[in-house]
Amino acid sequence: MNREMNGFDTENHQEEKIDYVFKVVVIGDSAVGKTQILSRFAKNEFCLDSKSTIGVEFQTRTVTIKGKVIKAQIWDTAGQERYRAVTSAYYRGALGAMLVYDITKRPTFDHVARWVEELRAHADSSIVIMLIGNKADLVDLRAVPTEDAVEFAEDQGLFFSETSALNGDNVDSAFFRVLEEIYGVISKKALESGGKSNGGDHATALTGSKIDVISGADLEISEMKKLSACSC
Ligand SMILES: Nc1nc2c(ncn2[C@@H]2O[C@H](COP(=O)(O)OP(=O)(O)O)[C@@H](O)[C@H]2O)c(=O)[nH]1
Ligand SMILES: [Mg+2]
Repeated sequence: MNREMNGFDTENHQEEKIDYVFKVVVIGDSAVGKTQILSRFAKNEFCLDSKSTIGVEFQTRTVTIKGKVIKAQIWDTAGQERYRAVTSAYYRGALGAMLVYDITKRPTFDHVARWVEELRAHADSSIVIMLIGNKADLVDLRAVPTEDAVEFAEDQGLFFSETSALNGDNVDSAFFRVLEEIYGVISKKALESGGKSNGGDHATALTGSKIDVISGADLEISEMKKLSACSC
């Protein structure tokens, strides 16, 4: 795949001013493909020998949405989900959530309601949530009908997509949808606050609103902690 054609433009944006940093968390049961979805989006990679990853906090990808340079900072639970140990710190400041289940494992879908409760309890009420049925490439093993997920998503007010981290289907579009929606929420809040701003277009202009967005400068420190999700 041509990375430039695909908007895979991380390199080009390094020098550019970042208008916004959007924190997005990836949650869901263990082994549904969270880490692989994240690597597909951030690095356009899939690791066949994926192991549970320890110490990975987030990966980033910079994209342009409606003329704004947006750094998506995507956080991975790094195996904490096994012990129900995802802490409120993980959700803090998150503007979006990818809630992933495995279309071949019914229990991972049955647990989605519990994850929504977690989000409602710990995250900002205006968080944008995308329900993701991953491993859509495993058509013969499907255990969760698409209609069940559509119904649940409509009921709960979530966006929904079926993806394959393996072949890349719908992964970018799901993330872009969430980032666009977040941008919509941010813009609306900026308007509601009467255009009060201390930093031009920068996300920090919203300091004091319910939405917690960190600035590009703050990010660089966190970047140093970034580890590779896998060895490939
Ligand atoms: N067929 C298929 N396998 C996948 C897909 N995404 C992840 N996997 C596999 O599912 C397993 C768990 O993936 P991982 O990303 O580690 O799950 P996590 O525990 O939710 O982070 C690994 O063996 C992956 O190779 C997918 O879209 N299709
Ligand atoms: Mg993982």
